[in-house]
Order: sequence, then C-alpha cells, then structure tokens
Amino acid sequence: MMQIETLIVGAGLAGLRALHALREAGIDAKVLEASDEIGGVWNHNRYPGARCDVESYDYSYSFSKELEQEWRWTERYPTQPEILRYINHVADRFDLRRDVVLNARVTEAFYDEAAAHWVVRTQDGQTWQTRFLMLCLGQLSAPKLPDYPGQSSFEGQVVVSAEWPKGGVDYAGKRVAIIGTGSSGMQMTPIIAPEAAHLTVFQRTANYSVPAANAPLTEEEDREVKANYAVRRALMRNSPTGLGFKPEKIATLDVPEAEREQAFERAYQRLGFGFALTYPDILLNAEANKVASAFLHRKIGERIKDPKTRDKLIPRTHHFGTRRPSVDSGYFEAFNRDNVTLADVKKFPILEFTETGIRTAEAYHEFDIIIFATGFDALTGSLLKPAIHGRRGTLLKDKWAQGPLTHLGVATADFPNLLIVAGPGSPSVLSNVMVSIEEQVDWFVALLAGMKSRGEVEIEATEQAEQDWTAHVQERALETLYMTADSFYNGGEVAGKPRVFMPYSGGIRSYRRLLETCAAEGYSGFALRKTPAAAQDAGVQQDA
Ligand code: NA7
Repeated sequence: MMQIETLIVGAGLAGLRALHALREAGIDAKVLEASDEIGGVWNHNRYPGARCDVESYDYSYSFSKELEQEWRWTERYPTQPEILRYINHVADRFDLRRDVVLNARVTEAFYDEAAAHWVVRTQDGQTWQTRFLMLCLGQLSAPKLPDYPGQSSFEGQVVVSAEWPKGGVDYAGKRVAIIGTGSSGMQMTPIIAPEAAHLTVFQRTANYSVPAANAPLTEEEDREVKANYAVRRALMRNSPTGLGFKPEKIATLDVPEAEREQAFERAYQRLGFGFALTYPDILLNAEANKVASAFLHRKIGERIKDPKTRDKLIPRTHHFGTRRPSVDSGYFEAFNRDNVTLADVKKFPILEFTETGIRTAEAYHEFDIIIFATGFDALTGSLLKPAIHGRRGTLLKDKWAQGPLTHLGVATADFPNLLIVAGPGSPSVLSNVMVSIEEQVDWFVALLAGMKSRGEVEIEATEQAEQDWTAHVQERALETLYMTADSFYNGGEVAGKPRVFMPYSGGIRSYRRLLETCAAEGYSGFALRKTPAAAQDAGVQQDA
C-alpha cells in the first residue's frame, strides 16, 4: 500500500493547481489521473471547434507572475489544443509530472474512522492510504448519453463529443448527425458543416448564444494586458462571476429604450458570456430578462435566412441565461448552407436508431457518423462515479440521493478529510472556474497547513452547517430566475436526478468572503480534531 499525506484525484486545471500549491506549502501530495494524459476535460473534449468561452488571459493561472508573463496566448478565446498546451507547459514548468500517476482510475475509497485516513483503490489494483482526499474531478466531465431504441445497432461511426478520439474523426464528405445543441454542438456545427457531405443537427431545445467576437491577440494587446495583469486579476476576483466586469448599477427597465438598445448592442458585440451582465437584474427579474431575451431573439433571427429554420432556432421556451448559453462562432449562419438541416426532435421525436441511421416521427435520415453532444451528468456525476464510503460505510451516492449536501461546497458530514474543489455548493459552473479553483485550492492549502501545525488530524463538516448552507444555496437560487427552467444547474434535464439547484449563485466575491470568514472564525461549521472522533468515542466507552 502506498502512503501519501494528500491524494488528489484528477489532473485537470484544479488537480495540478492543488498539487503545486500543496508542494509549495510543504505538504506531500500525489495526483491520480484516470486518463493516459493530464488536462482533464481539456484532454477529453477534443471535438472540432472546442474553445473556452472565457477569455484566454482570464482562463489562466494567477499564482505565478513569471508564468503570466511568459505564456503567449494567440487568440482572444483559447482553443482546446492551446489550453492543453498551456496545461502541459505548466506541468513541465513547475515539474508537476513526477507526482502525477496516469492510468489510475479511482474506483473506491473508504474512510478508516479509527485512523482518520482514507484508503483509496484504483481500477488497476493500486491501493493508497492518505490523510486527505481531494476531489478535483470537474463539473462537466461525466458524459451523459441518450438511450434510444436500437441505439447500439447503428453500424456507422458513433462519436461522443466529450470522448473525441485523439486521432480525430474523418467527417469530410460524410453524412453526419449531431445530437445536442449546447455549447459542444454549437461549437462543432460550423466547423463540420463545410466539410461534411451533409450535416443534420438534432435539436431538442433551442439555445441562446452570443457571438464570440474572437480574434488573434496582437503584440500590443499582449503587452498591455501583461503590464496591467494585477489590476485585471483584481477586477476578476471582485466581479460577480470572475469575468472581470460588473453590470451598471441600474435596473434594466429604468434605462430609456434607445440607451438600453445601445448597451445591449455593445455587450453583444464584445462581451460574449458577459452579455447577461449588461444590467444587474437580467437573471433576477422576468420582465428585465424578457427585454434582454427579445434583443437576442432579434439578433439570432437576423443570422438565419430561412424563416422556418429561424423560427425553430430562436429560443423561446426559457429565460436567457437560465440554461447555459453558448458563445459561438458562426453557429446560426451554418444553417444557411444547403448541406445543413435542423431536425426538431421536440416536435418530431427520435423514434429509433437503425443500422444505417435515425428515424424520427417526421423522417428517416441515413448517416455515416452520429455525434452525441448530449452533455454531462453535471456537478455530481463525476463525484459519484467512484464508490466513496464515509463513516459507517455510508456511500456518498446514497447520502446525496436527494441532492448534494455540503458545507460551503467544500465538504460533507460523515466524510471527514474529503475535500471537494469547484463542486456543488460552490460557484463552480456559474463562475470563471479558474478563479474559483484557485481561491478554493488556496483556502484548502491554508487549512491543511494550519491543521498540520496544530497537530489536527480530522476535519469534518457538521450536519447543521451543511443543512444551513444547502438551504442557503437554494434560497440564493430562488432570488434568481434559474429555477424557472430545467437545466444542468438544477438536474432537471436528467430523468431521475433530484431537481435542486447545485452551484452557489451568490457570486464569487461573496463566496470568497464566506470562505474567509469561516477560516477567521476557526473554521466555523467544521469540527477540527486532534484525535479522530471514532477514537474519542472509543475512549469515552472505555472510561465509562
Ligand atoms: P449541454 O449544454 O448540457 O448540452 C447538451 C445538449 O444535448 C442539449 O442541447 C440537450 O438538449 C441535448 N440533449 C441531451 N440529451 C438529448 C437527447 N436524448 N436527445 C436530444 N438531445 C439531447 O452540454 P454541452 O456539452 O453542449 O456543453 C457543456 C460544456 O461542456 C461546454 O462548455 C462545452 O464546451 C463542453 P436539452 O437542451 O436538454 O433539451
């Protein structure tokens, strides 16, 4: 059995950052990674057009000024290959690989209550013993696939967007289907369309999108950003979602119409995802949202020539922003091509897959390649994949059967020394996740360093604290429009998944303050112990 002070699971942006920070603090750590390569979702999501919808300079680590200055991003929004190159550069630059174990998929973990440590097993038979188990498993990393009748009978090529083959897919001249119109489907559509013989996009729900306004980064821009990086980082940390800008402090409907139109236009042309922050109440007030949504309906409509296709592509069934919008580069225009068809599967559901294609209630389509861009079992999917057993053998999956329960999104009662990065109960998918990752990791490292110096061996969220926090996460969500739509934020789009709002919608700034207050109060809502609780209990019994 191998032993380590802290075991990190997942070698994506979070896991590598945690490894580096723990090392710097003198805490031994190793990372177990299921894949044969580092990079997390940026290793797996290799589909054509995969690109981050946060700007390059902001979707990068802030812990090293040298790294900030050395790395040269080439485009405003970074592509998947560029992010993967960046991650690999960081791993080399800080000599991280020597503590990353590849091809090590964690299948089980057991908490040894008497010893206050975790025993962790991997698929290939390794066993690790660790005091702290830190889960850096990502939010959108457990792919969710449909289960249509006859699905396995299709004899052509089946590809999952989040498991895109490293060697690529040869779709040139082929009849291609894309199922799903979230960011993955929307990003790959304009890249595949000009190459394929024919592309059919199967849409269940029309999705909002704002153009990426992507462009190469000039030397001048690069110099300017690097000269003022500290200011930029401070703006990010103090903005609601880590994107570096705040909405004007005025209610949407209080702004004269012409002025509002101009503000929307400016945001639409430049801010991408940040369009939602044009005014502070867009995600809070249905009337304000209606105005923003109507602006986008017009804009999307202008991009599509055929009136019937236009009608299907304009999202009208949910408030803008209540489901994750996309930031696209030519998605809607792709439907102006003769070789691209939109299949509305809400109106004409998919009935079955056959050996050669897909039959819907409207038509039969033959394909050479079918691509599933059907999203993820978000936020909890990756955390619940391994069988994680806490006190009394309790399975995390069972404990969270009615939805995730956490204190501050970082820990859950009955699972001492289990630390969760960017998971449910934290801003995670509602933020620039890089900011969330760095802040949480630094908070954890200070916690573990403090425990070490005080001789504490166990930390555990109290049940009261996690009940309070989980209720608070719901309350904050109910102040917004988020619960008016089924989405991967609330599990509503997965049959059988409890419909509870999972990320913390109060913003990264207030979240950071809560983390800071918690630490300043001696980790309020947590029990910190010098002797494991189980050993204390045993002691009491012996004394009696
Ligand atoms: P999303 O945003 O969850 O989108 C998934 C899409 O797949 C969405 O349009 C779904 O329709 C659709 N879907 C899911 N199941 C089905 C079935 N059974 N039939 C038809 N359509 C279906 O995931 P993405 O991967 O696009 O984006 C998430 C992020 O990860 C993003 O950053 C990417 O770059 C990578 P629905 O809307 O639920 O009706």
